Formats: sequence, C-alpha cells, structure tokens
Amino acid sequence: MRHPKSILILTGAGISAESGVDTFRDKDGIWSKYDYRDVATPEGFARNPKLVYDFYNMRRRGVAKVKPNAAHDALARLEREFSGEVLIVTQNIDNLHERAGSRNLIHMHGELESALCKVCECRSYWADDMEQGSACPACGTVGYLRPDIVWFGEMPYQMDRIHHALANCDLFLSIGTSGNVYPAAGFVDYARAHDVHTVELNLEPSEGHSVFNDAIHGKATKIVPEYVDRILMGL
Ligand code: BV8
Repeated sequence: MRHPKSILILTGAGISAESGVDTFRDKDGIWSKYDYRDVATPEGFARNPKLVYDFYNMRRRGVAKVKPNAAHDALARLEREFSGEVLIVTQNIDNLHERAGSRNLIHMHGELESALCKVCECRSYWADDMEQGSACPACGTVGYLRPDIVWFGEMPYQMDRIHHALANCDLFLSIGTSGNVYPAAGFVDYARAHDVHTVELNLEPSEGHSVFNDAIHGKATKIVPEYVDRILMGL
C-alpha cells in the first residue's frame, strides 16, 4: 500500500505485552487465571461485585507501574508526522497509547481509569481502587459505581464512528490481537468489503490471518516502528 491517506489501526493486548501488561489468551494469560464469566460479564458483577472490583483494581495498579513501549511510541509518531489521518481503535483498557502521545484514539472496550455511575450515567476519571462503597464523583451516589469497561454481552463503544472510519480509510492495520473477540475481530472483513488494504502485525498468525492482504509477524516493539518508518518514507 503506497501513499495511504487515512489509516485506521486496531490494537489489542499484544501491543502492551512488552510493557509488562498480561495478554488474555497467551500462555499464563489473564483467562488462564480468571474465568471471564466471573470478572468480565454483567452477570459476574451482579453475582460478586467485590471480585470484579478487585480484578480491575489489580489491573489498574499494574498499569500504573508500567510504561508505553516502542510500539506505542511509533504509533504516536505516525499520528504526529503522517500527512493524512491516523485513528487508533484499541481493545485495550490501559492508558499506554495516551501516555505515548496518541490523541486520535477510541477505547472500544472502555478504560481502567474511568468510572461509570449507574444512577446518573456520568463517566468520571478514576485512578484509585474502586469498591462497593465508592461514591460517584458527579452525583455523589454511593454503591452504584462500576468499572467503565465493556463486558461480554455489552455493546462496545462508538461502533458507528468506527464503522464509518473503517469504510473510509485506505489502510487498516491490526496490531497485537488474536482475532477472537467480536465485533473487533470482524473489522478486517468489513474493511476488505470496502476495498481497504489490510495488514496484520502480530507475534504469530491470528484467527483471521488469512483474511488480511498482508501480514508481518514478530514482536510489536520491532515490527511496528519498522512499519511506521516505511509508511513515513512512502515505501
Ligand atoms: C457484543 C473487557 C453484542 C475488558 C473484553 C459475533 C458478533 C458479535 C458478538 C459475538 C459474536 N460471537 C460471539 C460474540 C460474543 C462476544 C465474543 O466475541 N465472544 C468471543 C469470545 C467468541 N462478544 C461480545 O460479547 C462483545 N459484545 O457483541 O455485544 C450486543 C449487541 C447488541 C446489544 C448489546 C450487545 C463485547 C466484547 C468485549 C468484551 N470485553 N474485555 C477487559 O477486561 O480487558 S474482551 C477481551 O478480549 C479484551 O478486551 C481484549 O482486548 C479482547 C481481545 O483480546 P486480544 O486483545 O486480542 O488479546 P489476546 O490475549 O486474545 O491476544 C493477544 C495477541 O497478541 C495474540 O495474538 C499474541 O500472539 C499477540 N502478542 C503477544 N505478545 C506480542 C504479540 N504481538 C506482538 N508483539 C508481542 N510482543
């Protein structure tokens, strides 16, 4: 793909792996330690809210101790130096893209550092532990605050904006995702249906690797900066 004008980049847990953030489905990944039905569904939260608060408190504390890696930095550099549009749609709930300097960013599965109140439906910045007795910063109600995270069975955020961007970009990159979770895993099909050039950059072939026009396999901190250099040099 030479001289793209608009790039949409989907990222998953693999882009944060080399920062020290656990992925989900790799060996010793999050889903090998927790059952997603207990910690990443509305039913699990209703059944045992403390377990879910503690699960996200542990992950929020973990992210606070790590920093963006060369792959996050390369995508921020692409947004700064590329003449066209760059939009990152991340499945990740960590804040490493922002801390690397990316601005045009959608967290389609929500964010660790955001709290959602079930009474006033306001979202508030939240960097500390959350618990049953936490009060909503916006309306003050106690006992109705949840992690602002999209759980299984819930609709991911900003899907209309994402679909519009997918249909109107000319290069779609998928970085560090196993292609297991929908609707994100279906973005490559949607892009292809709109004649968008699609490239997978991942440690190993993902579930949907055969759908991509092109694939580059390796560690994100190596292959992402190299690919960004090629785009910026017009190669
Ligand atoms: C919904 C919460 C409907 C936050 C997550 C078909 C269509 C639509 C839905 C479905 C469907 N089929 C099934 C469904 C239901 C379900 C689903 O997809 N289930 C799967 C398991 C079959 N989808 C949903 O429920 C979604 N909601 O569809 O709602 C609806 C409709 C109308 C009205 C209301 C509702 C919601 C999905 C979001 C769920 N929330 N997480 C959290 O706790 O983090 S999903 C979870 O998986 C994370 O968000 C994560 O981001 C996501 C994807 O995982 P990956 O990021 O890909 O991570 P993974 O470990 O799997 O892979 C890492 C990759 O990196 C690997 O390939 C590895 O090789 C690579 N890697 C590792 N190291 C490196 C590397 N690459 C490069 N360098 C390295 N160093």
